[in-house]
Amino acid sequence: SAPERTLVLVKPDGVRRGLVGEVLRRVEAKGYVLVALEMRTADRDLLGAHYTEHAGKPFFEPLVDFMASGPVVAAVVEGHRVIEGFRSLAGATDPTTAAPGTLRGDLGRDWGERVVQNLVHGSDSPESASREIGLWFPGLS
Ligand code: YYY
Ligand code: MG
Repeated sequence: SAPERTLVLVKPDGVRRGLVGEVLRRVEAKGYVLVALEMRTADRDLLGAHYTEHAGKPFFEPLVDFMASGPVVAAVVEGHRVIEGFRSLAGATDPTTAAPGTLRGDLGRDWGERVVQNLVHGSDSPESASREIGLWFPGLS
């Protein structure tokens, strides 16, 4: 079967802290392939669409504010079962309890902010991956 693709974001905290290389290093060390890569500051329309499943939740507005607070690195990453595989590399949403060995567990910090600043995003299903890749990389075939 064709290799799967996922959308990975290094969030503004990861870019500010100089962890872009570390995130991409772990992705490539695992054997996944970068097929698109871009740094940009996302606008609120894109972020609202990206996080549409969370619209109306108490953390939605702080999340969009945080994600718009600086540049992110967006990547399309390819590999067998990469959606599940990158979620495993990333670790649990909460950096305090994310397992050591994961990006969020090793590198994430809990600042006690209104929104969890956890370094990375990874799509959570094939449907999310296809939708998110279309939003961030509309020209990608
Ligand atoms: O997919 P993942 O990033 O692990 O978590 P989601 O439940 O999709 O939430 C998206 C994003 O929102 C999360 O990475 C941090 C933030 N967030 C939060 O600040 N507080 C929560 N209770 C849940 C999520
Ligand atoms: Mg999610």
